[in-house]
Parts: sequence; structure tokens; C-alpha cells
Amino acid sequence: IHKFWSTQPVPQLEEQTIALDEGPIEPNKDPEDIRKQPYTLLPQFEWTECDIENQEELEELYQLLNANYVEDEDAMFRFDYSGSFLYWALRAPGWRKDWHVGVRTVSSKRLVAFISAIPSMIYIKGQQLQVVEINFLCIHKKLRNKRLAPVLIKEITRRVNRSGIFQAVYTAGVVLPRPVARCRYYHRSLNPKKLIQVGFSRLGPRMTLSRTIKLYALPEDITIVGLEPLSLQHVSSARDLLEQYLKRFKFSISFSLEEFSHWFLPRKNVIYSYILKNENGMVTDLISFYELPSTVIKHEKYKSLRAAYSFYNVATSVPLESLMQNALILAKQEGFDVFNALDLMENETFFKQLKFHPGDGFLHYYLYNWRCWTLSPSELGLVLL
Ligand code: YNC
Ligand code: MG
Repeated sequence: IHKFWSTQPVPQLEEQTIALDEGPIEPNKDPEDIRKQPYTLLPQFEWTECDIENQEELEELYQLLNANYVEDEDAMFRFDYSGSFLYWALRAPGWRKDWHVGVRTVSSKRLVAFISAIPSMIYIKGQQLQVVEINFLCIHKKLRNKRLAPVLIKEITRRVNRSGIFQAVYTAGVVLPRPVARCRYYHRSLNPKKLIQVGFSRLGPRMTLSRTIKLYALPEDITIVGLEPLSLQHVSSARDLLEQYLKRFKFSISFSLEEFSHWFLPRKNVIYSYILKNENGMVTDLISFYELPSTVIKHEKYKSLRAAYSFYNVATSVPLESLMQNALILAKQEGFDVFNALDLMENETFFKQLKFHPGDGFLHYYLYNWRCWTLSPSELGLVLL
């Protein structure tokens, strides 16, 4: 039934994985033996490299995704990654323009499809592995179901293989051969009135709006003294804290200092990070969340929902629950409507107390060309954008 995925080096849905088999599915090739020509597109299409350092091309990518990227099942909301977010997400250390792969129509030169890769280091069962993260696969709505996605995937694979990398990680809402883990989204209302008005949440049974607002009320100000935005002078210590923490998960990411600085130094409307430090100036706790609004597809009053997504959090000097309550307070102060988190790392431990509720959305984690026993969400230490 999976005409494309059954041809790829991924475990098939029905097959058993025994511990002994864990590892690469296909051996690495000599990059010189990887085909040098791009895959063939239908004659009306051509390949393009999207130059996101060019404001117009960044805007073009923004518009493609804004109109055609991921929607919820009921088509009420669609991700609205901002231009500055895309600039951040796609220019990670080691990024390459030829991994920002677009497709244009030959006649109008309109951008109609996209897929990207960025390099990344992961730990899988104690083993360090150079991979790419694949993200922002998108095909214009008018060109769906024409088997263009497999061509985009094969082309990015070819380009990545040419650089000597043969494994990838990616996430998707859909089930494909074969998830390493299945995570669930949890949501914490910050602006319950708006969330109800736009149909994101519903009034609970026997609840009134005013009781709901009261239920989700938060302190006006942070309750942990000394919590401050991450700045350059603390990146090294904060990075060490996170690196130590992430080692306890079976499947996690590893950030170099340069990568940590890129991913965590605060950027307005993109990434928010805060730290606590001890008397020696060592970072003891870290909070981070990123900004990913959604377009409210058909609504008279509201066009956009402002969502904060939990990124990486580490608590050592205060309980994780109070650290995360402060994340909620900070997100509320920044004007977010909702705070979202997956049930990975230790997140499940604070959901109930902090009034998070499970959503309908699931997110599957995948590895390309690496066989791995199924993991539970709490064994995951990586968040993809
Ligand atoms: C998906 N999300 O099963 P079979 S996530 C991968 N990821 O193949 P067509 C997908 N494959 O089943 P359409 C997929 N969705 O026949 C569908 N597929 O074997 C498979 N949506 O292709 C599908 N963005 O072109 C089927 O489908 C084949 O026109 C059908 O295009 C799909 O970024 C899509 O959800 C998703 O824009 C582009 O629906 C389109 O429907 C769309 O006929 C809205 O395709 C936006 C959206 C996906 C977000 C993401 C991660 C992508 C990972 C791709 C896999 C990477 C593998 C590793 C490569 C590097 C390796 C190295 C080293
Ligand atoms: Mg298609």
C-alpha cells in the first residue's frame, strides 16, 4: 500500500525489530557513487534553490507555507511559520543553500513545492550519529496527489547522500513506515476566551466562561527570583547543562556550542529562553519555547492564534513544575494564547498540575535508514520545529 515508502530503507509497518538488528538498514555508499544529476521532474516543473538570505525569496517561501502547509484534521487552523522563524530554522550551523530545495513552474516561475534539510547530531541508544533533520515538506494544494512528494524526498536524499550523510530524522502527523515513537500534543490555555471563540477549545461540562478564565489564571509576574533571559555570557554553561541532561534519553539531540547559541539565544517572535544561575554564575535551570502562530482559517474576528511551543527545559535547582509554571507566566506576558508541549522528555510529570490537556494531534518521530526498537515518548530528548 505504500508504493514509495516500501522502496525506502525504513522498517516496514508489519516487520518485527529485534534488538540485534538495530542500526543502519543500508550500508553507507561512497558519496562519489551517488548520482550526480537531480531527479527528473515533469516538464512543467524545474528545481530551484531557495535563497532565504534574499528577502523576496524568503517571503515567497513564507507565502507557500502560509497557504499550503500543515492543517489540523478539521481544517480550522494552519501553521503560520513567520519569515524570521524560517530564517532561524533554516540557517542552523552547517546549513547549505542546496538543501533548501524548491520546485517552480517553468511558465510562471511560481514556487509550488519545498523540502529542506539541516545537519544535526543525535544520540541513539548511546551512539552518536550525524544526521540531517528534514522539515517543511510542502506541495501547493493544487498539485497534491500527483506523486511529487516522493520526487522531493528522493532529491533531498540524493543531495544529503552526496555530502556523506545517510541518516535522517523527521516528524509527521501521518503514520508512515515506521514511527520510532508516537507523541501527543498537550495544550495549556493562556487566553481561554479567545481559544473558545476560535473553536480551539470548548467550554468544559458544567463550566461557565468566567469560571474557565479563573481556572486558567496565572500570577502576573514570575515567581522564581533570578530568572533571566539567556544571554551570550551564559551560553556555554547553559549548553553544558542541557547536554548532560539530554544524555539520559535514548533518542536525543546533541548541540555544539555554536548550535546551542543559534537555537537558544532569544529572538523576538521566534525563540524565548530563560535561565537561572547559582552564586558561581553556573546555569542551573533552563526554560525555552518557540513561537509558532496558526492561521485561523475561517473566522470573522480572529485571523491568528499565537502559540508557544515548549522546546527544551532543564530543572535542577527548582522543581520542574514550578519552572514550567514560570514558562507559562512568561508566555502569557508575551501575549501568547496557548502553550503547547509534547509528552516527551519529562513533560508528562507536570501536565496535570499545570492544567495542560491532551489535544487530538499526534506527532510521529521517524529515522531514515536506521532500524530502532519503538520508543516511548518519555525516552525522547529531541524537539523538531
Ligand atoms: C509526509 N508528511 O505516504 P506512499 S512533515 C513523508 N512525509 O507515499 P504525493 C509523506 N511522506 O505511501 P501529496 C508525507 N505525506 O505511497 C505523504 N507522504 O509510499 C507520502 N501537505 O506523494 C505518502 N507537510 O506527492 C505517499 O502526496 C506519497 O501531494 C504521496 O504530498 C504530500 O516536513 C505532502 O503536511 C505532505 O504539502 C507534501 O500533502 C502534501 O499529498 C502537503 O502524491 C501539507 O508521499 C503540509 C505537510 C509535511 C510536514 C515534514 C517532514 C517530511 C519528511 C519527509 C521524509 C524524509 C525522509 C528522509 C530524507 C533524507 C534522507 C537522508 C539521508
Ligand atoms: Mg503531488
